[in-house]
Amino acid sequence: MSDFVLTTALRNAVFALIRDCGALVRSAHDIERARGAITDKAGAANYVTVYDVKVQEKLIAGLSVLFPGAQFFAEEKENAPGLLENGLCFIIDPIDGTTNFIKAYRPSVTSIGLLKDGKPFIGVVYNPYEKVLYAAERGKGAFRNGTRIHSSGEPLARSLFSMGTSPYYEELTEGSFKLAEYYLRRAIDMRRSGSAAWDLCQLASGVTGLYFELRLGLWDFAAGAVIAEEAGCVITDIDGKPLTYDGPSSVLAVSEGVAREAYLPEK
Ligand code: LIP
Repeated sequence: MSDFVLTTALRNAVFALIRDCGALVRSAHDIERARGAITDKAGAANYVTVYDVKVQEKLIAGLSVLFPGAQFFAEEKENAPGLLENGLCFIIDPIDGTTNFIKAYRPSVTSIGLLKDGKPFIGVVYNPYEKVLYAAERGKGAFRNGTRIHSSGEPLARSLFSMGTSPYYEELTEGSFKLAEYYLRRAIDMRRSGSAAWDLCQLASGVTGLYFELRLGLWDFAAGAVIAEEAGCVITDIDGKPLTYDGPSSVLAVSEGVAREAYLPEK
């Protein structure tokens, strides 16, 4: 499958599909009061809504037509082993920031990553409330609504950083806040958006200089990681090891400017 080429027509069709899904997300109101709209999942404060499922179904149906034979690894379905390694596999988070979505706290975004023979190839993230689309293809740069973006050249001491609290994993709370304190003493201030995909896009466009989260599903970071790397960021796991796109992971991502420093937390 390594000879697969993403044509302009295919890319624009993916953009049109994710924007369509955005209209569905925007159409939702009062989710918390809608009977039966929310279901609890495993882990603390981990939810799925009927909209997560609808958007996921719409994406898989649309992408199956555009990319015959592609596999799908998605947050709101059972994912069989062996989907990720060969050929084209889409990594889908229909609503990243589901708790934000339920509480009408912005942002919530839709995230589509594409692996080609197990390697990250494409990332598309759409914020339907701000109508902002981030996209990147390996080796071709990163774009925000069609304009090329680059990460910040500033050092950490002149940067904001963002973090994710890994709220589904209570055993990670203490470690998350210890690390937040570590970076807060070295950066301007901290931000928490509630969406890993959005945090990685903010890093890619130079708004922040560093983002970390101690545990994420592959669907939370697959697309944002390609966008961030194509914007000049360095992204690893929390120990500085290369990310493996084969399942959940910690994420530590920094801008070009911060990458010039010794930013890994001292052990
Ligand atoms: C969310 C992530 C966020 C993290 C949340 C959750 P979801 O993804 O984007 O960074 O802190 O715990 O994992 O579950 O809304 O798709």
